[in-house]
Amino acid sequence: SLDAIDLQDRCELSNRTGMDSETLKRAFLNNLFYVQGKFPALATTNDYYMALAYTVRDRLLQRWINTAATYTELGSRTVAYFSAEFLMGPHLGNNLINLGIYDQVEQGMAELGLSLDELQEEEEEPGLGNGGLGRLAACYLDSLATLDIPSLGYGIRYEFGIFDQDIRDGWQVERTDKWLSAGNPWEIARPEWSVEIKLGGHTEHYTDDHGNYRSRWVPDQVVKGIPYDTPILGYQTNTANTLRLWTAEAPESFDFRSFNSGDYLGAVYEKMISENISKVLYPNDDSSQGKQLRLTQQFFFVSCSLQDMIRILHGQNLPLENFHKKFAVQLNDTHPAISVVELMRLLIDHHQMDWEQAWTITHQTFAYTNHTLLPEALERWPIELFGSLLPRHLELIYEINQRFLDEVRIKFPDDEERMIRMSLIDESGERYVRMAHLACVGSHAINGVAALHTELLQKDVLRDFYEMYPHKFTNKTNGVTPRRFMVLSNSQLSKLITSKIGDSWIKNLKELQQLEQFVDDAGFQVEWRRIKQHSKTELATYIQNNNNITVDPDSLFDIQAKRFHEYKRQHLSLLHIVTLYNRIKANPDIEITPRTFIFGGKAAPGYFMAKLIIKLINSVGNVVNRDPDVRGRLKVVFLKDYNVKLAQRIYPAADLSEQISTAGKEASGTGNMKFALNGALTIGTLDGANVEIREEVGEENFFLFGLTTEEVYHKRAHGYRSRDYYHTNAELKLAIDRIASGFFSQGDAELFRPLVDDLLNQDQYFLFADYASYIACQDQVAAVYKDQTKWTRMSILNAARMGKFSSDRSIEDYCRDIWKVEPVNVELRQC
Ligand code: GL2
Repeated sequence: SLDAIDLQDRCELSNRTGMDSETLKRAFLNNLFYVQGKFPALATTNDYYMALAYTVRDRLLQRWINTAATYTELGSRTVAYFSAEFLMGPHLGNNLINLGIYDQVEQGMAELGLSLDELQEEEEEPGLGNGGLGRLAACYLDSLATLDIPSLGYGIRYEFGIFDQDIRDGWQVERTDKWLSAGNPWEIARPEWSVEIKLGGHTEHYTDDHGNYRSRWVPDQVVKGIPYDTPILGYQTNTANTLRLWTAEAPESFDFRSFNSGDYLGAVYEKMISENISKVLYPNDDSSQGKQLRLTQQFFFVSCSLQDMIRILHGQNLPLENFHKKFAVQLNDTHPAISVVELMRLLIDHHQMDWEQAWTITHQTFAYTNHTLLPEALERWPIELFGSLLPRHLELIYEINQRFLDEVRIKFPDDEERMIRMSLIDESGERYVRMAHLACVGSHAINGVAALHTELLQKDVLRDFYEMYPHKFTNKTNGVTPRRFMVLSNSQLSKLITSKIGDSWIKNLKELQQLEQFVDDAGFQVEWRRIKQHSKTELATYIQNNNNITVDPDSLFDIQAKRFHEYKRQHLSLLHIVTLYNRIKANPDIEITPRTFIFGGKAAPGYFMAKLIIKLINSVGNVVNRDPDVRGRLKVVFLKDYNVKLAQRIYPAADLSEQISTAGKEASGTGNMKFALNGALTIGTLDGANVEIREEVGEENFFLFGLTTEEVYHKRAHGYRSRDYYHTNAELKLAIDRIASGFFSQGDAELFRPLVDDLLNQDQYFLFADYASYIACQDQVAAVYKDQTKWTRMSILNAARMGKFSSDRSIEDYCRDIWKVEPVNVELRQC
């Protein structure tokens, strides 16, 4: 029988776990033959990539199975990270790093005449997120596994992730992202754990056999959720946690119903409608679109996940009353906030729990992270829409609200205004369900993502909730994983660092501080600069190949890479470019520090102004890059299709990182951390995590400019008039006039008018107010760059002082303060 075969023998026989170069090569060739069905002579690059991916996956599986077995045996307390987005990036390289076999595999492939870089390039990245919020979730999974914390990521397996961006005639054009079309070797479908989801219909109320008043939901649609699991291996540990993403399908029973009545096409139509739920990621970053399909997606993945967790609980013979002891659920923004109500419904309607107990469990289960201060991102759903999709949940929300408002009334008597402000229902016009309020009421902990952001939440956006529940609030400053964003993406710098201070910084980023002892070591400085130069040269080659623009790796690489948003102010950087250009035109022999301005990022497809800013960058580039007067001193490059893969090329090559949002608008930012970790200096405002980055690296190593949050508030309150700045600053006026005149748009003075008019008449993000300070600061940047020794010193200190911004530190903070969860050691026992 199977049992009779010693498991370890089976592993060794099949060569599926060995990590030495020879075993890996043999396993790779086996997979090419048995999985891809190819001889090397006929194999494509994709065949080779797949064969390697399966070779790596086999090594993951062993750890994954042991991890699951350990957690099940121990009944370990587990973190469930609920997120509508997981922007994972390519898996292959990261798994090689975390398994500790990157160099062996690179060498093994080379011996077979293959380039590991090329094979990694072949992987279609799973772009199941928009930007920072989704990437944060991915960094957190990496840290959870690295720190041996039992955890599950729960989300949606979108068939189409974030769109691919093309640039045509300077405009953004969106193409669908077919990330699954070549197959996904990293996931395993688990149809045996499918669950059913209800939608629509109505509710019924009845008295049960024990005389209790009960409710039930009679849906008019049922959808099946199928889990697909991806192993998330930690760095140099046996822990491999699970990312469980749900795909929607029509349940077979429904097909049959229509099929039996002869309505075959109706049955297929129903299937199609069901599958739409997990079809596509909404491409909006930091703003909400009140579409029914979006609410359906949120409810779909949340209900699937909670049902799955109840199954796990039962599988471990734990009572439902222990749900909150077994699981800590983190709500990544309000997208999964409907969980609060869905768990109440499952406990009360399905498991006959009484309200008080269900509420205690629910509220001790959930914690909520807020990721934005922007009003347009605060989710609210029209009551009508909400009630038609989730009628039972609406009833439960009314009940939660009533009990909550009773509490408010007791704590703040005779304060009707406060009750209106805090209600879960917005009744000021059309009625809405306020998801942030629901998340605050239904969670035992609430956090912002940077110190300033949390402070502003408490003072402003969630002030009433802070006054009501001050004990719930804490700050959890974001972090990024040094495995992907240093070890994998900047291997030369990582190796230099390791040669000086050993490799424990990779798991304990604070140790980078030891680099400070080499800051004035001339040999170290030379090496540091050489590596930066190398990364810049590689990016220059990429730019040559993709944009057909020649850039000088000796010039200052000034980079802004992030989603396009007016509040992030890519157009402030543009005003700087136009200003430098104007200075050259006025005085062609002027001394200017040569710079290459590099932009990358996507705009939401429906965000006109953001798309116009992309067009303006390309238009200015077209003029500046070709003007002989400029003589190569300025170059403007827009890199299309910014994603995780491209980000990994960009961070190592940056000299200057642009973090120039209007103060009080960027909750945290995480790109700012990745750039600085890779030795870029930051030019930035006192916004989001910039504040803490500056604190860590020292003000003398950070280029600060611009208004503070208070100054912005004050100006707004006292009637800000951007036009006054335009009239009093000659360089600003000239820059704006040039854009308005059609100079960059072949004489078309209409093209950029919406942007120019907005800046002159509104400028709600205070570009004009910050312009002079920004330009002065950039002049200082240019001056310091000329002193390469000074610059290198600042660069080393920036990297050396980034320890705080490891996602390991963030996760430790969450574990200690919110989740109350401990590491679990996994030993390899079986394969
Ligand atoms: C964001 C914030 O805008 C960003 O500043 C923050 O770093 C990330 C992660 O906390 O969250 N909020 C948001 O809605 N998106 C973000 O990137 N999309």
